[in-house]
Formats: sequence, structure tokens, C-alpha cells
Amino acid sequence: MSTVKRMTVSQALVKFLANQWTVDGSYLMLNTELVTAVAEGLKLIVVLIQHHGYASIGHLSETVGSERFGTWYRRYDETERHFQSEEVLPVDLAANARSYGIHTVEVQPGPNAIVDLQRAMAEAKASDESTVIHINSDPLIYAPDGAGWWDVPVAEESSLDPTRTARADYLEQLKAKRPLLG
Ligand SMILES: Cc1ncc(C[n+]2csc(CCOP(=O)(O)OP(=O)(O)O)c2C)c(N)n1
Repeated sequence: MSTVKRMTVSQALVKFLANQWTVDGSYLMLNTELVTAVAEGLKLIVVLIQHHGYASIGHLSETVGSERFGTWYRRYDETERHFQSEEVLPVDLAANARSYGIHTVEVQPGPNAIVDLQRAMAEAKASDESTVIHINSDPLIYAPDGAGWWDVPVAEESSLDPTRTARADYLEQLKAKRPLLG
């Protein structure tokens, strides 16, 4: 008989997601996996960064001249008919994680946030149970630049100046594009 320990698909998925950081957009797409972790008694450490918007897609939108449209978690503005208002959604993702029965630590904003995050991480590692560490951030603070270029075509025609500028920049960048092989 095989002694290989088999995992269910959900266990494999939860293991894949284990000990990761996630950001509010991604968390909203996959948070229910935490329920599987609770059900199957798996220990996870998840650092959940809530910045009330899309940093990566917001930045991409900006670089293609689309001004971060639709990349914020904001209340719908009936008059302007968009989600760009100032009113941040009152969504409490720490409460969401806690509601699944996961031990959740909230790192408060302020000068001690990083030290508190380190302490929470040390406690989470020492614990036998899963921990979600919730920390606030800002989608406009970027990670350091990579050297890659993401080929995202920009609209050829637009009434927006930033989009026209982005189109010209895109055509410039395209000139440096080379096949990987050959
Ligand atoms: C199921 C699915 N829908 C949409 C997307 C497109 N998408 C890629 S990144 C992203 C935003 C992620 O936001 P967040 O997790 O907050 O990370 P951030 O970029 O803000 O750091 C979206 C919507 C996706 N990858 N998968």
C-alpha cells in the first residue's frame, strides 16, 4: 500500500495559498479558502493588505492613460455614474476573516505599524493555529520597479490627453520589443 500522503484538491489549494500575503482585491476573490483551512484544521499565516483599491491594475491603468478608472473601492456616485468618489467603502476584511473563526490580528496605522507587523508575524509563526494579519496600506505606494515591460496595447483613438500620450509612449516602447528566441 502506498505510504504517500494524499491531499484533497482543496487541501492542495489551501497549502498553495498558505503563508502568503494577499491584497484586498485578491482576498475578495479567494477568501472562502479560509473556510477550508478552518474545516480541515490547516495552519495558515495570511498577511492581508487592505488599501481600498487595485495597486497593480490601477498603475497599469495609469500607464495606459486610463486614469485609474474603476480601480478604487468607492461608493457609486449616482450623478457622475462612476466609482471614483471620495467615499471609501466601509468593508472590514479583518472582521470578515474573524467571522470564519480565524485568529485575526489588526496592525494599526502609525509609526509602529512595521514593528507591530513583525511582532504579529512572530506570534503567528509560534502559534498552532491559523492567523490572518490585517494591515492597511496605500495603493499609490509602489513596490520597487522590475526591469520587465508589460505589452498592454493602448487605445489608438481617445478624447483623453493622458491616453494619447500613453499611446505615443506605447508605440515608442514597442520599438524595443524583440522575439525571445531567434
Ligand atoms: C478572477 C480574476 N478576476 C480579475 C483579475 C484581474 N486582476 C488582476 S490583479 C487585480 C487586482 C488585484 O488587487 P489587489 O489584490 O488589491 O492587489 P494590488 O494590485 O492592489 O496590490 C485584478 C482585478 C484576476 N487576476 N482574476
